[in-house]
Amino acid sequence: MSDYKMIAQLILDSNNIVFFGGAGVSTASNIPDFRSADGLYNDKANINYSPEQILSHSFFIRHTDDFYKFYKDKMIYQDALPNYAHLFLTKLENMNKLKAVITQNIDNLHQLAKTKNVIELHGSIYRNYCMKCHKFYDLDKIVNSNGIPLCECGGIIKPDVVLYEEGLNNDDIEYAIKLIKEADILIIGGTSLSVYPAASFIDFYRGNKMLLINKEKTPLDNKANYVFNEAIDVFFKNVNDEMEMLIK
Ligand code: CNA
Repeated sequence: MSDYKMIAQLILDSNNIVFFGGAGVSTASNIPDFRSADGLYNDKANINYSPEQILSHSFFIRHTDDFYKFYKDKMIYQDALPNYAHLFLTKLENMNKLKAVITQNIDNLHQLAKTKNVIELHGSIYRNYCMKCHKFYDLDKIVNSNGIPLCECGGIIKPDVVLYEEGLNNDDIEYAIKLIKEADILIIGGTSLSVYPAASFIDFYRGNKMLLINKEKTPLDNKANYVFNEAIDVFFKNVNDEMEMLIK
Protein backbone atom coordinates (compact mmCIF):
# COMPACT_ATOMS: atom_id res chain seq x y z
CA MET A 1 0.00 0.00 0.00
CA SER A 2 1.37 3.45 -0.86
CA ASP A 3 1.89 5.99 1.94
CA TYR A 4 -0.81 8.22 0.45
CA LYS A 5 -3.27 5.36 0.41
CA MET A 6 -2.44 4.49 4.02
CA ILE A 7 -3.04 8.10 5.11
CA ALA A 8 -6.24 8.26 3.02
CA GLN A 9 -7.52 5.20 4.88
CA LEU A 10 -6.63 6.70 8.27
CA ILE A 11 -8.58 9.83 7.34
CA LEU A 12 -11.59 7.87 6.11
CA ASP A 13 -11.66 5.94 9.39
CA SER A 14 -11.63 9.07 11.56
CA ASN A 15 -14.11 11.77 12.52
CA ASN A 16 -11.87 13.69 14.89
CA ILE A 17 -9.02 15.23 12.93
CA VAL A 18 -7.31 18.43 14.04
CA PHE A 19 -4.96 20.40 11.81
CA PHE A 20 -2.14 22.53 13.22
CA GLY A 21 -0.36 24.67 10.63
CA GLY A 22 1.80 27.60 9.77
CA ALA A 23 3.19 29.81 7.04
CA GLY A 24 4.13 26.86 4.78
CA VAL A 25 0.42 26.25 4.19
CA SER A 26 0.23 29.57 2.37
CA THR A 27 3.46 29.58 0.33
CA ALA A 28 1.62 27.97 -2.60
CA SER A 29 -0.66 31.04 -2.43
CA ASN A 30 2.46 33.15 -3.01
CA ILE A 31 2.78 34.42 0.56
CA PRO A 32 6.41 33.93 1.64
CA ASP A 33 7.01 32.16 4.94
CA PHE A 34 9.62 33.28 7.46
CA ARG A 35 12.24 30.54 7.58
CA SER A 36 12.46 28.90 4.11
CA ALA A 37 15.50 29.77 1.98
CA ASP A 38 13.35 32.27 0.04
CA GLY A 39 11.42 33.27 3.18
CA LEU A 40 11.32 36.69 4.76
CA TYR A 41 14.13 35.97 7.25
CA ASN A 42 16.58 35.39 4.41
CA ASP A 43 15.54 38.50 2.51
CA LYS A 44 18.75 40.53 2.22
CA ALA A 45 16.75 43.75 1.88
CA ASN A 46 16.26 43.83 5.67
CA ILE A 47 19.58 45.36 6.56
CA ASN A 48 19.15 47.43 9.70
CA TYR A 49 17.03 45.11 11.82
CA SER A 50 16.10 41.46 11.68
CA PRO A 51 12.43 40.66 10.99
CA GLU A 52 12.19 39.21 14.53
CA GLN A 53 13.24 42.59 15.92
CA ILE A 54 10.87 44.54 13.71
CA LEU A 55 7.95 42.25 14.49
CA SER A 56 8.38 42.64 18.25
CA HIS A 57 6.21 44.58 20.66
CA SER A 58 9.03 46.85 21.82
CA PHE A 59 9.94 47.74 18.23
CA PHE A 60 6.29 48.54 17.48
CA ILE A 61 6.21 50.92 20.46
CA ARG A 62 9.60 52.56 19.84
CA HIS A 63 9.73 52.64 16.04
CA THR A 64 6.07 52.54 14.98
CA ASP A 65 6.79 54.24 11.65
CA ASP A 66 9.48 51.72 10.64
CA PHE A 67 7.31 48.86 11.88
CA TYR A 68 4.52 49.94 9.56
CA LYS A 69 6.86 50.40 6.59
CA PHE A 70 8.00 46.78 6.95
CA TYR A 71 4.57 45.42 7.86
CA LYS A 72 2.77 46.99 4.92
CA ASP A 73 5.49 45.91 2.51
CA LYS A 74 6.08 42.36 3.75
CA MET A 75 3.12 41.06 5.72
CA ILE A 76 0.04 42.07 3.74
CA TYR A 77 -1.07 40.05 0.70
CA GLN A 78 -4.60 41.17 0.02
CA ASP A 79 -4.89 39.43 -3.34
CA ALA A 80 -3.75 36.00 -2.15
CA LEU A 81 -6.18 33.13 -2.71
CA PRO A 82 -6.48 29.80 -0.88
CA ASN A 83 -4.53 26.91 -2.40
CA TYR A 84 -5.32 23.21 -2.46
CA ALA A 85 -4.15 22.68 1.13
CA HIS A 86 -6.75 25.16 2.45
CA LEU A 87 -9.47 23.68 0.21
CA PHE A 88 -8.75 20.09 1.20
CA LEU A 89 -9.09 20.97 4.90
CA THR A 90 -12.47 22.58 4.17
CA LYS A 91 -13.49 19.41 2.36
CA LEU A 92 -12.57 17.33 5.44
CA GLU A 93 -14.57 19.69 7.64
CA ASN A 94 -17.59 19.37 5.34
CA MET A 95 -17.24 15.56 5.56
CA ASN A 96 -17.45 15.96 9.38
CA LYS A 97 -13.93 14.61 9.74
CA LEU A 98 -12.03 17.76 10.64
CA LYS A 99 -12.83 19.36 14.00
CA ALA A 100 -10.70 22.48 13.64
CA VAL A 101 -7.81 24.25 11.99
CA ILE A 102 -5.39 25.74 14.50
CA THR A 103 -3.20 28.15 12.59
CA GLN A 104 -0.27 30.42 13.29
CA ASN A 105 -1.09 32.26 10.06
CA ILE A 106 -2.51 35.75 10.01
CA ASP A 107 -3.62 35.79 6.37
CA ASN A 108 -7.29 34.73 6.63
CA LEU A 109 -6.90 32.14 3.84
CA HIS A 110 -8.54 29.29 5.79
CA GLN A 111 -11.63 31.47 6.25
CA LEU A 112 -11.50 32.48 2.58
CA ALA A 113 -11.47 28.76 1.76
CA LYS A 114 -14.64 28.51 3.89
CA THR A 115 -13.28 26.44 6.77
CA LYS A 116 -15.60 27.32 9.65
CA ASN A 117 -13.70 26.39 12.79
CA VAL A 118 -10.40 28.26 12.60
CA ILE A 119 -8.37 29.24 15.64
CA GLU A 120 -5.95 32.03 14.79
CA LEU A 121 -3.29 31.71 17.45
CA HIS A 122 -1.38 34.73 16.17
CA GLY A 123 -4.31 36.96 15.19
CA SER A 124 -5.16 38.40 11.80
CA ILE A 125 -4.03 41.27 9.61
CA TYR A 126 -7.71 41.91 8.88
CA ARG A 127 -8.43 43.04 12.46
CA ASN A 128 -6.95 46.24 13.83
CA TYR A 129 -7.81 48.40 16.80
CA CYS A 130 -7.04 51.75 18.35
CA MET A 131 -4.70 51.36 21.31
CA LYS A 132 -6.43 54.28 23.07
CA CYS A 133 -10.20 53.90 22.56
CA HIS A 134 -10.24 50.31 21.14
CA LYS A 135 -12.26 51.26 18.06
CA PHE A 136 -12.06 48.52 15.45
CA TYR A 137 -10.58 49.09 12.00
CA ASP A 138 -10.38 46.83 8.96
CA LEU A 139 -7.35 46.24 6.77
CA ASP A 140 -8.24 49.04 4.32
CA LYS A 141 -7.58 51.58 7.05
CA ILE A 142 -4.02 50.27 7.43
CA VAL A 143 -3.37 49.99 3.70
CA ASN A 144 -4.77 53.45 2.94
CA SER A 145 -2.99 55.33 5.74
CA ASN A 146 0.19 57.21 4.98
CA GLY A 147 2.70 56.48 7.70
CA ILE A 148 1.30 55.42 11.07
CA PRO A 149 -2.44 54.62 10.95
CA LEU A 150 -4.26 56.85 13.43
CA CYS A 151 -7.72 56.59 14.96
CA GLU A 152 -10.30 59.43 14.89
CA CYS A 153 -9.46 59.92 18.58
CA GLY A 154 -5.77 60.41 17.76
CA GLY A 155 -4.68 57.02 19.13
CA ILE A 156 -2.33 54.71 17.25
CA ILE A 157 -3.96 51.76 15.49
CA LYS A 158 -2.32 48.38 16.09
CA PRO A 159 -2.86 45.21 14.09
CA ASP A 160 -4.52 42.42 16.10
CA VAL A 161 -1.47 40.28 15.38
CA VAL A 162 0.57 38.65 18.14
CA LEU A 163 4.04 40.21 17.95
CA TYR A 164 7.16 38.73 19.51
CA GLU A 165 7.15 39.50 23.27
CA GLU A 166 3.34 39.43 23.32
CA GLY A 167 1.15 36.73 24.82
CA LEU A 168 -1.47 34.64 23.05
CA ASN A 169 -5.15 34.94 23.84
CA ASN A 170 -5.96 32.64 26.80
CA ASP A 171 -9.24 31.32 25.39
CA ASP A 172 -7.47 30.38 22.15
CA ILE A 173 -4.74 28.57 24.07
CA GLU A 174 -7.24 26.58 26.13
CA TYR A 175 -9.41 25.69 23.16
CA ALA A 176 -6.45 24.69 20.98
CA ILE A 177 -5.04 22.45 23.72
CA LYS A 178 -8.44 20.82 24.34
CA LEU A 179 -8.86 20.06 20.63
CA ILE A 180 -5.37 18.60 20.38
CA LYS A 181 -5.81 16.52 23.56
CA GLU A 182 -9.02 15.01 22.25
CA ALA A 183 -7.92 14.56 18.62
CA ASP A 184 -7.79 11.14 17.04
CA ILE A 185 -5.52 12.32 14.21
CA LEU A 186 -3.30 15.40 14.51
CA ILE A 187 -2.07 16.68 11.16
CA ILE A 188 0.74 19.21 11.46
CA GLY A 189 1.78 21.01 8.29
CA GLY A 190 3.81 23.88 6.86
CA THR A 191 5.41 24.96 10.10
CA SER A 192 9.00 24.98 11.30
CA LEU A 193 7.66 24.30 14.83
CA SER A 194 10.09 26.86 16.19
CA VAL A 195 7.75 29.58 17.45
CA TYR A 196 6.67 29.16 21.07
CA PRO A 197 4.38 28.68 22.86
CA ALA A 198 2.41 27.57 19.75
CA ALA A 199 4.79 24.71 18.89
CA SER A 200 4.52 23.30 22.42
CA PHE A 201 0.79 22.68 22.00
CA ILE A 202 1.44 19.55 19.93
CA ASP A 203 2.83 17.94 23.12
CA PHE A 204 -0.75 17.61 24.36
CA TYR A 205 -1.61 15.09 21.65
CA ARG A 206 -2.19 11.67 23.18
CA GLY A 207 -2.84 9.46 20.16
CA ASN A 208 -0.59 7.53 17.83
CA LYS A 209 -1.55 9.17 14.54
CA MET A 210 0.45 12.38 14.42
CA LEU A 211 1.28 13.30 10.80
CA LEU A 212 3.88 15.95 10.04
CA ILE A 213 4.06 17.36 6.53
CA ASN A 214 6.77 19.96 6.08
CA LYS A 215 9.21 20.69 3.28
CA GLU A 216 12.14 20.82 5.66
CA LYS A 217 12.92 18.83 8.77
CA THR A 218 11.74 20.36 12.06
CA PRO A 219 13.14 20.05 15.60
CA LEU A 220 10.04 18.06 16.57
CA ASP A 221 10.01 15.45 13.76
CA ASN A 222 10.77 12.74 16.32
CA LYS A 223 7.40 13.32 18.01
CA ALA A 224 5.43 12.44 14.86
CA ASN A 225 4.28 8.96 13.89
CA TYR A 226 4.48 9.78 10.17
CA VAL A 227 6.77 12.43 8.63
CA PHE A 228 6.54 13.60 5.01
CA ASN A 229 9.11 16.15 3.84
CA GLU A 230 7.15 17.49 0.90
CA ALA A 231 4.83 20.30 -0.20
CA ILE A 232 1.58 20.08 1.72
CA ASP A 233 -0.68 21.08 -1.18
CA VAL A 234 0.79 18.29 -3.34
CA PHE A 235 0.64 15.84 -0.43
CA PHE A 236 -3.06 16.57 0.15
CA LYS A 237 -3.81 16.22 -3.59
CA ASN A 238 -2.25 12.76 -3.60
CA VAL A 239 -4.11 11.75 -0.45
CA ASN A 240 -7.36 13.08 -1.91
CA ASP A 241 -6.86 11.00 -5.10
CA GLU A 242 -6.44 7.89 -2.96
CA MET A 243 -9.45 8.79 -0.81
CA GLU A 244 -11.63 9.06 -3.90
CA MET A 245 -10.45 5.67 -5.15
CA LEU A 246 -11.20 4.10 -1.76
CA ILE A 247 -14.68 5.66 -1.56
CA LYS A 248 -15.64 4.42 -5.08
P1 CNA B 1 8.14 29.37 9.36
O1 CNA B 1 8.98 29.37 10.56
O2 CNA B 1 8.45 30.31 8.27
O3 CNA B 1 8.14 27.87 8.78
C1 CNA B 1 7.47 27.53 7.62
C2 CNA B 1 7.82 26.08 7.30
O4 CNA B 1 6.99 25.67 6.23
C3 CNA B 1 9.26 25.87 6.87
O5 CNA B 1 9.84 24.88 7.70
C4 CNA B 1 9.17 25.39 5.41
O6 CNA B 1 10.06 24.35 5.13
C5 CNA B 1 7.76 24.88 5.34
N1 CNA B 1 7.12 25.02 4.03
C6 CNA B 1 7.16 26.06 3.17
N2 CNA B 1 6.36 25.86 2.12
C7 CNA B 1 5.79 24.64 2.32
C8 CNA B 1 4.85 23.86 1.59
N3 CNA B 1 4.32 24.27 0.43
N4 CNA B 1 4.50 22.64 2.10
C9 CNA B 1 5.04 22.19 3.27
N5 CNA B 1 5.92 22.88 3.98
C10 CNA B 1 6.28 24.10 3.53
O7 CNA B 1 6.59 29.62 9.75
P2 CNA B 1 5.79 29.12 11.04
O8 CNA B 1 4.37 29.26 10.69
O9 CNA B 1 6.28 27.85 11.55
O10 CNA B 1 6.18 30.25 12.11
C11 CNA B 1 5.23 30.92 12.80
C12 CNA B 1 5.13 32.40 12.41
C13 CNA B 1 5.18 32.68 10.93
C14 CNA B 1 3.78 32.87 12.82
O11 CNA B 1 3.89 33.79 13.84
C15 CNA B 1 3.10 33.51 11.61
O12 CNA B 1 2.35 34.62 11.92
C16 CNA B 1 4.24 33.84 10.71
N6 CNA B 1 3.93 34.00 9.26
C17 CNA B 1 2.67 33.88 8.78
C18 CNA B 1 2.43 34.03 7.43
C19 CNA B 1 1.01 33.89 6.91
O13 CNA B 1 0.07 34.24 7.62
N7 CNA B 1 0.84 33.35 5.70
C20 CNA B 1 3.48 34.31 6.55
C21 CNA B 1 4.79 34.45 7.08
C22 CNA B 1 4.98 34.29 8.45
